[in-house]
Amino acid sequence: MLLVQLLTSLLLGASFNGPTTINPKVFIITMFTSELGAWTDIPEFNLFEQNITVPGFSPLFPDVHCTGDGSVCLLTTGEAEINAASTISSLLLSPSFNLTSTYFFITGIAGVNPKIGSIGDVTFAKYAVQVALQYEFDARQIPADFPTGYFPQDSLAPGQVPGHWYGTEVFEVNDALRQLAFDYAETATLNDTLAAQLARNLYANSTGYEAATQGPKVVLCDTATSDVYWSGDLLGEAFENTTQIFTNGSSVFCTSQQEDNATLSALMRGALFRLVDFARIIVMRTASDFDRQYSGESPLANLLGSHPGYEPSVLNLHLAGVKVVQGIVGEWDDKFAAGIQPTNYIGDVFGSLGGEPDFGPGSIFGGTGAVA
Ligand SMILES: *[C@@H]1O[C@H](CO)[C@@H](O)[C@H](O)[C@H]1NC(C)=O
Ligand SMILES: *[C@@H]1O[C@H](CO)[C@@H](O)[C@H](O)[C@H]1NC(C)=O
Ligand SMILES: *[C@@H]1O[C@H](CO)[C@@H](O)[C@H](O)[C@H]1NC(C)=O
Ligand SMILES: *[C@@H]1O[C@H](CO)[C@@H](O)[C@H](O)[C@H]1NC(C)=O
Ligand SMILES: *[C@@H]1O[C@H](CO)[C@@H](O)[C@H](O)[C@H]1NC(C)=O
Ligand SMILES: *[C@@H]1O[C@H](CO)[C@@H](O)[C@H](O)[C@H]1NC(C)=O
Ligand SMILES: *[C@H]1O[C@H](CO)[C@@H](O)[C@H](O)[C@H]1NC(C)=O
Repeated sequence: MLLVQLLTSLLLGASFNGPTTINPKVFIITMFTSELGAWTDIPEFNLFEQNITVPGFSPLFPDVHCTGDGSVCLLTTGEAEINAASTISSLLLSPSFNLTSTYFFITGIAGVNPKIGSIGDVTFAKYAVQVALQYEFDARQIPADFPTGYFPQDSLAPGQVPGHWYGTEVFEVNDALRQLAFDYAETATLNDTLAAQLARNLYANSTGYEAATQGPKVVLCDTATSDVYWSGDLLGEAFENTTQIFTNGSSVFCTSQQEDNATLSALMRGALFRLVDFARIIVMRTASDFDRQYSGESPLANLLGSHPGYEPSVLNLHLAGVKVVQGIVGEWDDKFAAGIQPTNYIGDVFGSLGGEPDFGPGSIFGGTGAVA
């Protein structure tokens, strides 16, 4: 019997049922070096007690890092949508992990809409919208009656509903879990700096941007994904409109980043085959810079100027995020092991996981989902 076990473990190595399979309670997802750095040398736990190389990860960030007991792990996807999707897909297919009861916690920095929030803020999204998945003209060739160069695919003009969806345009995550994460994050004392306060004050004279002048806070608002790193009030307004159209008016667009819909898309494909639970995803983005200029500033200066929100946004990833991680691990047996039942629709515009989306043209799977 002992020999059989020994042979089995040698043969299977790190296979799914093998002795080295890790069942994380929380998996922190970061996108680049600074976000990874936010979780290095922290007092609460050491994520570098185990390093697991996963085939398919970015050559810049080849390893998953975990605590010694495997309860908390972290990966870094690499930046933008292609890196995010391929890294998460590789994780889901790795035999080193059993992720069926894992909470996935996206923790990254982002641009922020000054109508909704400010630099240093910590945001939790219900909707992630892929705003740049559209037709586009160069600014010099935009038709005279178009307010922006972007308009939905298989439509005739901005403001119209897309006639054709790729399926990754919108993801909706568990709102009940989002509320719990918000409550944990609110117990944190957030970082702020004088330089960030001075940058906020520049928005004081800009009509409609009152939220930009207020110090770091925790906010419930949604996130937009685009590979293109954009700046300015015209694209800001165009993408507010896009998120409204794609979510039937339900989303509150506050942060912009380059990965989340890709990460969510890969997680959703895993959820279809029960590799992960799509009800166990938290999307947290802290605000590092304004997505558009204040009155009197140019969009170019907004993009290329110093970004004093960067320092508090990176620090707040850990300060707020660790409360969420500790909350989930600490209340695992009482609350989180069994899962937090969603009360909203979760998934994509196709209804792939079952149920009827509360945005878009309706489930293409008749409400039953893609996999019976
Ligand atoms: C994965 O872990 C869950 C508990 O979290 C367990 O029920 C399941 O059997 C495990 N799957 C495999 C294939 O070991
Ligand atoms: C894991 O990798 C980090 C560097 O990324 C290193 O500092 C640490 O010592 C490694 N841990 C182990 C157990 O090898
Ligand atoms: C924020 O972090 C910076 C850098 O560590 C520090 O100098 C500053 O005192 C912190 N501010 C607050 C309010 O904690
Ligand atoms: C805001 O307006 C006041 C009064 O006109 C002016 O003194 C101040 O310099 C303006 N601030 C900014 C950041 O433009
Ligand atoms: C956003 O939508 C509003 C209402 O349809 C429209 O008036 C405005 O021009 C649009 N803005 C952009 C930049 O597309
Ligand atoms: C979303 O809006 C579109 C266009 O008005 C409509 O066809 C669709 O039925 C709406 N979806 C939901 C879920 O209300
Ligand atoms: C992207 O994901 C967000 C959820 O984080 C969702 O609200 C949004 O609708 C998604 N966008 C697209 C285009 O899939």
